[in-house]
Amino acid sequence: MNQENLFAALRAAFPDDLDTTAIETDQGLNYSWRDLDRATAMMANLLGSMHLPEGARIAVQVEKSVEALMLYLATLRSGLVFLPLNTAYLSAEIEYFIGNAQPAVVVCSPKNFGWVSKIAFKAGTQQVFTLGDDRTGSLLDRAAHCSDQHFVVPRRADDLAAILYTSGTTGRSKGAMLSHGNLLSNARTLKDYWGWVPGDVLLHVLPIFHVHGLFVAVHGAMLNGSKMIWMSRFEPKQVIEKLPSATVFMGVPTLYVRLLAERELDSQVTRLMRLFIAGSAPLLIDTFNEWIARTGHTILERYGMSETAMLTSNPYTPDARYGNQGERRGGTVGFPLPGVSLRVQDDAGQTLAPGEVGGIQVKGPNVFSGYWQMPEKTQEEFTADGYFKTGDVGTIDTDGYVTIVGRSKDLIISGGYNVYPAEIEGYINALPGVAESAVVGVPDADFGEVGVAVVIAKPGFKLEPLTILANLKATLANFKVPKRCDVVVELPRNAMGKVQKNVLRNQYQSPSTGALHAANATTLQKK
Ligand code: MCA
Ligand code: AMP
Repeated sequence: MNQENLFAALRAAFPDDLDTTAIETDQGLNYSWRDLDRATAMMANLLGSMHLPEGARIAVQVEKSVEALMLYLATLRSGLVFLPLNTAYLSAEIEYFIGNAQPAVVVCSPKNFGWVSKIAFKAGTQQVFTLGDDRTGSLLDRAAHCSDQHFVVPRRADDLAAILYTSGTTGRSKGAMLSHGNLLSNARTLKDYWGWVPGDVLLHVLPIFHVHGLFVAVHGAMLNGSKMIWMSRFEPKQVIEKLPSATVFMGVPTLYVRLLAERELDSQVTRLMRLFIAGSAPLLIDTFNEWIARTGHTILERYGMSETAMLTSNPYTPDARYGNQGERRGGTVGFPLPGVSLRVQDDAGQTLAPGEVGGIQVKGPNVFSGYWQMPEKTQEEFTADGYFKTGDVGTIDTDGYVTIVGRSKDLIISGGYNVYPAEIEGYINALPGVAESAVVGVPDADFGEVGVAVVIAKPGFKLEPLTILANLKATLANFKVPKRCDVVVELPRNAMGKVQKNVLRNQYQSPSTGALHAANATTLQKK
């Protein structure tokens, strides 16, 4: 079998001198390339000793740490399938993912072992390990007894490397299946397109359970043999302190907004930076312009999805050698990446001319093969000629720049995290006394967009917004809880009786107007 394991490609990019620093942490720890090689070998040997079947899933919900990254790399190395889970998920959410993915191994934070292991063993998981963010836990204890020599398990390009849960266009979360080839082709394309050079240092501040922090950032640095400065969480002041030692930074728009709020951010602090990259949510043109004014750097905005990794990017340079035709243009997500075919179609399946607005569809070596155990859903999301329907609405201008103008999927993107109104509405509707609810996204200066819940009580019931929010908070990951809840007497509907979410969105554009329009409403805003 040809060796197309993604880990093999990352390992091949390690520098010759394995004793140089690969990762420097905010805790003052230094990990060499040799440490990465040895520790991933030991963890891979531990996983190998379990004799798991090909395609077995390793589900991981742990705090960000270098050891958590090593676990990802070790899973690749052993040819198994990595399934990262947001640390904010609570038991009902974890129960769904574990029940659906049927992982052979689950790795959780030591503090969650009690409830996570109960869920996992009930679902048939063979082994539950723990991994703390302070180099503790049974995973490391057990791996410490394993050999530090390991041959990378051969994988073909279309073998599964990771499953990322996402709700796609509708309904409950679905596992997007990404292969070694999907991830490696995208990583190689981005390495060239973004002009990674020897000596680059990545300041890594994002969580490592999503495409942005785990794939785009980590693969980018590792494929270039570049050092990472590793922050366990995003702290604007710490970022500013570390910027003079870095050359590349990647963040969701909220991170840029929060950095701009720091007085110390200026062109002096960013003088050695080569590239600032933004994505996962729309970057406001004001943020784009303010960043130029404050730092002299033009943020490069790109666009992607869990199902596809990166699809488009603004140019790194206007240099034709990179296939680029122009400057980084604020408000756009740039050009389709080399190898990605992107078109805009109307509902009738006609490809639209430049400037016309329609559904964005994509094809390329980075596009996933389908949703885990959902062949019908997968089929629905692809066109007959093999394009994936992104659910994003956009346009391509005559210069070739892609602009996203909206989404046909009912989705809120808050601080770079996806929130599915249908999921939140489901939980609200199940609460006693609730007749119906609608959750909509409204603009927010910090998170870009936040959720607002508008709820109707059953006759004879009095609902308290505070109680509704408290109930949601006890059940759902905190970022999904709407920032505001109103109890109203009726929802706006069209002639077919369907709730008009666009009308609600307009009503709740700003907190004060929302209350004004929601007659007889009781309101609560979360701070
Ligand atoms: C935290 N809170 C949020 C969010 N994050 N509310 C809405 N949206 C959020 N994103 C709430 C918490 O519930 C809590 O409320 C309060 O804010 C403070 O929580 P804390 O954990 O302290 O927040 P934070 O540390 O300040 O986190 C904000 C953050 C974080 C740094 C912006 O959300 C973040 O790291 N976002 C990046 C997400 C990301 O990597 N996305 C990439 C997806 P309370 O106290 O009331 O509970 S990959 C992707 O989208 C595609 C493929 C792509 O193109 O990249
Ligand atoms: P996810 O399901 O987390 O992979 O989120 C993917 C979605 O994030 C895309 O379908 C877009 O709606 C959105 N997205 C990612 N990058 C951008 C961007 N630069 N501008 C606007 N939306 C984006």
